[in-house]
Amino acid sequence: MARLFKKSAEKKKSLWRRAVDLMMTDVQVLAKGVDDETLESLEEKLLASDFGVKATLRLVDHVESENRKGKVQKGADFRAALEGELRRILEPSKDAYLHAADAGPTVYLIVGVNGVGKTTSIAKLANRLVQEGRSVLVAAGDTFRAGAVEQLEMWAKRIGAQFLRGQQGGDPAAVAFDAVEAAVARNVDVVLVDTAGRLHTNRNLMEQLRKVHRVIERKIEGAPHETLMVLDATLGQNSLSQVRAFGEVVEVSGVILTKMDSSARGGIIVALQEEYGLPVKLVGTGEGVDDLQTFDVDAFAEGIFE
Ligand SMILES: Nc1nc2c(ncn2[C@@H]2O[C@H](COP(=O)(O)OP(=O)(O)O)[C@@H](O)[C@H]2O)c(=O)[nH]1
Ligand SMILES: [Mg+2]
Repeated sequence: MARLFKKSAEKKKSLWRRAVDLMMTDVQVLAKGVDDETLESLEEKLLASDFGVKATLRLVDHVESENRKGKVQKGADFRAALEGELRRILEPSKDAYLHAADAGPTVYLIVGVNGVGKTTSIAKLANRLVQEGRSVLVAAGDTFRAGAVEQLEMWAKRIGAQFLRGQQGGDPAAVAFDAVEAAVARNVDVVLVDTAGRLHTNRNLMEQLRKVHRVIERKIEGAPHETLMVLDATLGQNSLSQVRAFGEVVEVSGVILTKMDSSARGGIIVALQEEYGLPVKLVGTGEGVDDLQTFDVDAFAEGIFE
């Protein structure tokens, strides 16, 4: 499959580089080598930074084993051991580009619970694609929440994207159907389909989402080319239960992690990859339309000691 959305040089300093502050551990190692206390403190910090149990144990085990081989003498060795294993975990995220159709419209379905930043992320993504010279159609598939259609319409106007209106209270699958059909007819490059923030406990809404996905699948072979789950970084480990719930209904292909401009730490990125094999493809760093970055594994791995 072709690629969309080239990695561009990120101008803004990456606020989301902070993963966890490990300087204390670093200093401890310098003073007395790696002991149980150091490993325990590392474990605590990783867990507190949302790395999740699986990745945390993997990282701590690796440092411990390197230490047993006598390879961790200085703080710098400790860093290197940790950073090396972290990079291995995140290796599959390394090339986390967005897939695109070889021919015809590319369709992305955007899912997630209420308030995580789906509509805002669609606006940001649409903006970037329009600026790269592509034609974009955004479809207001959140027919559930009052004002949701207007919110997206306002963004579309500002950005210069085409807009397809859903009826408030109408069938979101019909909106998806119309959007894909219009995109084919008008030769649109990319379709972004917004959806209602389904409480994953609401069976009815989840069933609707399944239907939206099916409609897109049937209209265009290989579509949706991405089903992107939007997660709010400030929710930490709660995001993992959202991933599990949505994963039962649609096949999620990647994550847009929002609100990394807040005090949130990016450890969840590691948990998502290690526990669910899900790459973070885009990172939201503010409420503005330009506040979207591609995820950079190198910057992230280097940033954990900042
Ligand atoms: N600080 C910050 N706020 C964000 C970000 N993304 C979205 N928001 C805000 O989160 C709120 C909910 O966003 P919205 O897109 O309506 O969420 P939706 O319900 O998932 O569609 C809005 O106030 C957005 O401005 C982000 O990356 N950083
Ligand atoms: Mg919305």
